[in-house]
Amino acid sequence: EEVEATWTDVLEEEKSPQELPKHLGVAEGRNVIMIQAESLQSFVLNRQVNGQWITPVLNQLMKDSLYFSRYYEQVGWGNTSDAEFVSQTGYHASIKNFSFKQYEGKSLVTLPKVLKEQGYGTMVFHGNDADFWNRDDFYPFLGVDEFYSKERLEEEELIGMGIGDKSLFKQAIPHLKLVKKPFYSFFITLTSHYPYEMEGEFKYIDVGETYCETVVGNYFESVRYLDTAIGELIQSLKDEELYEDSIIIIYGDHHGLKVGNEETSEYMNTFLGKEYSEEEMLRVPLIIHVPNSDLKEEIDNVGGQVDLFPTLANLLGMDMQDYQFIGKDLLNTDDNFAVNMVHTARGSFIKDDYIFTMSKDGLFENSKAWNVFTGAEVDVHRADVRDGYDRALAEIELSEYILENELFPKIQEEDYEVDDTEVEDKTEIEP
Ligand code: GP9
Repeated sequence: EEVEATWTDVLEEEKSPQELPKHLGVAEGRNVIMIQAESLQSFVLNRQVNGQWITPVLNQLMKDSLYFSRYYEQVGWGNTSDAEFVSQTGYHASIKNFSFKQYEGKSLVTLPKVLKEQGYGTMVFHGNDADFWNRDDFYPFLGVDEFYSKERLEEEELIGMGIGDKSLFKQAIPHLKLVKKPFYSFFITLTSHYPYEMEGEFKYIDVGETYCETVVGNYFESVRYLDTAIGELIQSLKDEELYEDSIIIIYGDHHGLKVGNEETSEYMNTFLGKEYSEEEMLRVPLIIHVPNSDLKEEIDNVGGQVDLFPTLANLLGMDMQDYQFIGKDLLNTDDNFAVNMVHTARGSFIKDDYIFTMSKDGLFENSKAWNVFTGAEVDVHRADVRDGYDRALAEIELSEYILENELFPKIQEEDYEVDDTEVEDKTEIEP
């Protein structure tokens, strides 16, 4: 029987091994299990509080995975839902409204849609009401076949806004067992949502006197619960023989602890032993775990959520040659750049070793830049800083323009002028 050539086969035929993108198609045909982790920031990884690891499961998993250590949140008005949007489209969040509203009805090219074309079933699990963030109306445009929201799940282990993460994962397993393979299963965790308050029975870490009943201590407790839940999910996947044929992706949606909040900063400065910075706040983890592969490496390219789809497209061997992302494949780039969205004024970005924060008054000359490793101030009049600022604005505006006008299929063929007359200034927006 003749087997149809995959995109990886085609590329391998056409190019020499040196010309092929790194790690092309290593997860081709596998189930995709993607976990968007509520409020998960990078600084908790490999760190202890009161002599205990905050994330023992993730610490172990990272060692056996691709770990992206300079990956940044890029959410706008839509917070958690924007993280979903950006990560699954490779385009920036809307600057006019939350993306699940602004782009409802648009013909989008998305990770689940492209996987569907390759025969995948697609589903989302989330322990909150289906209409929160307009998910129920928007998901068809994202390419989600089945949405297991609170209404379709057992309302057990209710914590904070909805079903606890442990229960969510447990309830998903029977569906994953039954569904046709390969599948795309997207989980949006919820328990580590502000205010992070956990009942005694769900406290799996003793944060000690210093942090007990502080926002930072509560955050550690809820992150530890999430970490435990992820550990149980991975064990169940192994028990049910769903692990070996899967790729597991875990990333943080946005920060949980805000710079500028007095109590938070006080305890964070103590915990980190240095000032809690905006760059630290925006840094979220991305872990890509491919069981039985040699993909174990720290990737320190600067990137953000807009880069996730292009990065996965390469690993999953997707033919996206006629398509143009705003984001980039983080495994095949020297470009160290990430736009910062809503939590700073528009035009802010992170590049190489520094972060540039546009002034809230909208005046470039009042903006600031810092080296993220030394804390030393960087001269904003340097040509590369100005270029980065121009690029950040252009990326956001081009992204909005393409999405609103549904220009995806032809964006490589034509030279589009960006009409930014309707683009509002976001300088004053607070998260
Ligand atoms: C709600 C959950 C949290 O369903 O995704 O959203 P957030 O308040 O973090 O944007």
